[in-house]
Amino acid sequence: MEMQEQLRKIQEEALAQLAQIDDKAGLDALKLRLMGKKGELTLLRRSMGQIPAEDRPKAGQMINEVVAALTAQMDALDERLKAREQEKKLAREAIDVTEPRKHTPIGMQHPISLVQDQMLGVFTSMGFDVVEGPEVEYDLYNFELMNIPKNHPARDAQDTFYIEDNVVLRTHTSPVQARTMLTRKPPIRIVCPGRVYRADEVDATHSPVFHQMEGLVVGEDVTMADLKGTLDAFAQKLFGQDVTTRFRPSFFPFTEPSAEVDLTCVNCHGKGCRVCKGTGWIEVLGAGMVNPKVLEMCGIDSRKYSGFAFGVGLERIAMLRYGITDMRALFEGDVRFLSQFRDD
Ligand code: 2U9
Repeated sequence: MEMQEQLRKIQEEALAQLAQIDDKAGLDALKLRLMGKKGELTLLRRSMGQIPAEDRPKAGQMINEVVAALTAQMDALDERLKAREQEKKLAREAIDVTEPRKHTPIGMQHPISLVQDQMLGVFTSMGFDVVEGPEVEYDLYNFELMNIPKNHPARDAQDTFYIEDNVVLRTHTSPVQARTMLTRKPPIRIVCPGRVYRADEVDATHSPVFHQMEGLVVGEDVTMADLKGTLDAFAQKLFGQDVTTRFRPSFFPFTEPSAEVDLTCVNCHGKGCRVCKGTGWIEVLGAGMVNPKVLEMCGIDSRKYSGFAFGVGLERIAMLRYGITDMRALFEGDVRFLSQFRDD
């Protein structure tokens, strides 16, 4: 067959095939068949040696033209295939921004941290700093500097968790205040929130792990009236304007004089109910003037400075505030219970 005829046939067939090809594999196969090592056009080019020398340039030109034409067609098809793939990919990866999101439950604050945050808000607005300290504490800070002597029943292993002879799980946050007095000069105005430990049996009002917030103010001319004013303000901000405090004499080794502090019953507002056992008052805090012995042991001159301190259990506040009657509910972690509480 004449080379020209062969070339025409190759081109015709190739064009017919091109019209059918629908994917990259088909296109590659055609390229290989035409222009691969043993491709039809490659072989044709190689056979040019058999053509008379004077015809070769013409023949070469013809082959080149066909190769160029077919290459252009194949490149165009390649482009179209690529564009189609890209479109498919984009369609596959399209994000529907209007699709509703999967339901992800949002965590809630625990009632203890709600109450702690509210109380910190009240005290920081009165100018108190917040100080924290270790839960595993030396006997020195937990007992000795708090004027709790070696033979005191609070030190008994039945009331206190001992880690070593001189190391305990803190039974109150007072050691944080002792540490602060030893490192800061008056005036001192701090609140110390945190977890504390006592070897108590679990029941509706007791837990071996609970939370406290203690406050300490040390300065010149700090009096019991300042203590009363501070606690009144605290009670009103947390429970409402009609709430006030009542001080009853008490005893703590670290304060002298000491008081148990009642609030107007938050349930009946003083009229008398189940919650306050008909008295109109509920016991909520302990407080007093810092024992001068404690001030001295912590490096503060008790002739120049005086101080007041108070302590309050956060579980008790949370129970009063949210009407919880069993403390165990606060530690069980039942989401159905915990998801009921929010800040207001
Ligand atoms: C220093 C000096 C004195 C902190 C105080 C109380 C009274 C008190 C109880 C309340 C309920 C503990 O959580 S509770 O069981 N706390 O009655 N706490 S005075 O006195 C201090 C603290 C630090 C340096």
